[in-house]
Amino acid sequence: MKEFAVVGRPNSGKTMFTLNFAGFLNCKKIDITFRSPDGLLNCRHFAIPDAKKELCDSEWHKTRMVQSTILKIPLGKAAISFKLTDTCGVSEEIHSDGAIRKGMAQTLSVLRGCDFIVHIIDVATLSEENLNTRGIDQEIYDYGLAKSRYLLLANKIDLPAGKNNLPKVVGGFNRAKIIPICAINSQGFQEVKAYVSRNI
Ligand SMILES: Nc1nc2c(ncn2[C@@H]2O[C@H](COP(=O)(O)OP(=O)(O)OP(=O)(O)O)[C@@H](O)[C@H]2O)c(=O)[nH]1
Ligand SMILES: [Mg+2]
Repeated sequence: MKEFAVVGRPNSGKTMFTLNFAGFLNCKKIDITFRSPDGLLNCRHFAIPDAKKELCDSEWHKTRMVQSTILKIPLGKAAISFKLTDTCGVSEEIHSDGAIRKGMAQTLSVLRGCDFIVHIIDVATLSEENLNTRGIDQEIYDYGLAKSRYLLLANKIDLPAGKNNLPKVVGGFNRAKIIPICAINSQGFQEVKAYVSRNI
């Protein structure tokens, strides 16, 4: 089964995307397997609204370990399963909290081992500095292009700053397939679904 890893900076909308994309694929309830950096597994069953309430937050680093779910996507008359893996947000600096450092290291390991990278950028908070200096987003982008299994989701286009910044992101990451999305209202998800179907 192919594994699609959802990666990006903290607070970019990775968990919101993962859960609402599951809902978009008609899941009412999902099983999420939490895998700690030490390898401990814990599986929990959620209704999607409850999962969003518990696992999404405006506070950074809500997600600190791998959270995977198996989803199905219709392909012709069949339905193909794939694993969608949400991860701890990554950034340039060495975080002072050891649990977050371990979570980020786990994300890098998932990035290396997965079949496909879904990179989420919060276009509403992207600064000129983010765009003009080499940072974590450019590192993920270069790695993803080299792996040639890479999709960039430009998230939060519902916000005015997101709309304004979108052309800059499209220009700055112009070698990638970019889909503008709003993870909270599932805007752009039809195109994401089509892209995932082609690469499953
Ligand atoms: N306006 C807007 N807010 C969004 C969107 N997607 C996510 N958010 C909000 O952004 C915040 C972070 O969302 P999460 O999905 O928890 O982000 P994350 O990338 O998983 O964050 P960490 O787990 O902390 O790395 C939450 O308050 C969400 O409601 C969007 O498309 N538009
Ligand atoms: Mg999260």
